Amino acid sequence: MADLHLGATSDPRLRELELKTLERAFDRCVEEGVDFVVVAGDLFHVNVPDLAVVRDSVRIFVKFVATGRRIYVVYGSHDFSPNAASIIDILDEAGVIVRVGRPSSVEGRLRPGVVKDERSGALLTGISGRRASLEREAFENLDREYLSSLEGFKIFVFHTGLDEVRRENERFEGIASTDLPRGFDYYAGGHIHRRVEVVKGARVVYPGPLFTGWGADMEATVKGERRGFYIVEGGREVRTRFVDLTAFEGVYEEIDATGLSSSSVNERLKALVQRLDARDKVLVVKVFGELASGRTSEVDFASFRDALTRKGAIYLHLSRNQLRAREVAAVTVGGEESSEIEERVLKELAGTVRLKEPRLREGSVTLAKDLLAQLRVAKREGETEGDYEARTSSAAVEVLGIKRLMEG
Ligand SMILES: [Mn+2]
Repeated sequence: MADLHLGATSDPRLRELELKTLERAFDRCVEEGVDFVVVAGDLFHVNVPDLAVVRDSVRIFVKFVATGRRIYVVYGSHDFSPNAASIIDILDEAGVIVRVGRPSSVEGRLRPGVVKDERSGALLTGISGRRASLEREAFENLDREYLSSLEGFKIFVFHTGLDEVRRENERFEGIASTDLPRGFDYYAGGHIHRRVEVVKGARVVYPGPLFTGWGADMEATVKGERRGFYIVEGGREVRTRFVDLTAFEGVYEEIDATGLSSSSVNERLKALVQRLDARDKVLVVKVFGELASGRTSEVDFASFRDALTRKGAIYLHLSRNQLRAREVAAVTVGGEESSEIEERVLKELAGTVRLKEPRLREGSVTLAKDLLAQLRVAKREGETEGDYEARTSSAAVEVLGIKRLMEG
């Protein structure tokens, strides 16, 4: 397994599903009679995760370890920290997991620690991942002779992408497959969040994440990427088998809002709710483009979410950061002083909006300047946040001359 990223999601339903998937994975390992489990980094999403996540997952690990099997782990780029203890260290100390490839230096060369699995006799070593792929230096400095002198069924665990398999949209700093030490029976890879099997004389496998409760990984899953882990059979010929544990089916939808008003985007969202079969699905909806009119805040995402929840959706991942209101044309003006520049900018912009109210048409620049002056008034020493806000807004209301209207 690799890239479990436990605790990556804070949504309660996804957390529950994540935990269930983890349990299914380890139960399956026992059923299939594996000797041990390897996690090639990013077991947890951060080096010090939420303790509830740790407690629930440790329960599953301990149940597995109690059957006499071990869990071998390297750090990933996420659960490693250069200056703080990681949960990985604590679980290793507690005997729940076994960290492999602990680095030591012999005559200036890196000699990663080797662990022998008692059940199977397999030898495990590897190189942990670090932030920003800093582990690439470790590969340069690796004592390859020492590693090739090891005898037995050998597994190399690492958390680094391979340049050869990088896709255009993947931005990791990788190594070449020739940078891996030679002569291992199996290379357990992590860091690439999809399934990759490289068989170039050596068997290198990236299982990808077990569960994808966030971001781009979730999007890939709802678009059809299968998630799970590999069962590997050793011996003269190494055989691999993917175990599909994809935890949810999903739907991916896009709305291009370019040229639409905010109210017609709302209509589209309503139509989408009508059309979608959301029950027990994870939905990823992307809304993007430049609105012809209206503000982005007028797009009613809250009702959209509620409606989908009512239809039984597990979770909605909304991607709307590329939705924009029509941009106000940029204005370039010159001037000696900031107040002069301000006045000119306001004059320019006043001409770009059509207003019915005569007071706003004629006096708009003065009004805007007065309002700006009020908004510039700083908070007083000792004044509370609430008092300051009340004072500022009542001053602004005064300037706008709408006080009576509001009260009426
Ligand atoms: Mn990862």
